[in-house]
Amino acid sequence: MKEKLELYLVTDSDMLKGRDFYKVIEDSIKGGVTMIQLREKDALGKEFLEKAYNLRKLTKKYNIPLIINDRVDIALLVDADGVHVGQKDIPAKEVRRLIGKDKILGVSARTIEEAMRAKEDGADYLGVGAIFSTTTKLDAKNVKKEEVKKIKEDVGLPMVGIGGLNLGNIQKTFNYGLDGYAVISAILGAEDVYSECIKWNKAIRE
Ligand code: TZP
Ligand code: MG
Repeated sequence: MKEKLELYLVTDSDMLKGRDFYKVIEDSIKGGVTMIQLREKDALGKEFLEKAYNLRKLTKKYNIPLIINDRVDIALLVDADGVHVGQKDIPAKEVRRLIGKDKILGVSARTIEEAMRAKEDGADYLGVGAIFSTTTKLDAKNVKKEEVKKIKEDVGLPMVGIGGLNLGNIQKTFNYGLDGYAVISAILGAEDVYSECIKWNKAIRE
């Protein structure tokens, strides 16, 4: 699991500024992203499902795991590798009942209590953040470094940091206990997504 989390691209079509969604995602895969989450906050079911089917094809071609945000139904329909849910979504325990034991279940957590419950409920990995301030998710509150470290120590699940991460600040997080970086704007907002991912890979593997 940990290797898959290293450079975790989370999608957001709003970042594309007219560029083709699939081309941008394919460039990111060629640049070395290790997992992809389809997260489309504005897409209704039909569009979300179509994107999920297309990303399923693309991620199979490159052998990259595909995770679907929130929509368990869509994850099952396209046979995605897993689902990611937050604290206000369908509870992790119920998601696990729907997807079975073999699929990946990711859960967002901001406190030790949330992280512990996620573990009990069958989470395979945690998404912890916001690590730094971000304008991508307007209601995202920051999590303190001490809390992140404590979640790792006390809960011990594979853990990805999210929120405001960029090439200028990830060095600061190298002692947080993170297994990987979940990124939206710093990758999708880059003009050359392929080169940006190469830079990310260098930076996180140094
Ligand atoms: N959850 C917490 S922060 C965040 C999510 C989905 C947004 C991360 O986006 P960015 O652009 O990498 O800060
Ligand atoms: Mg959610």
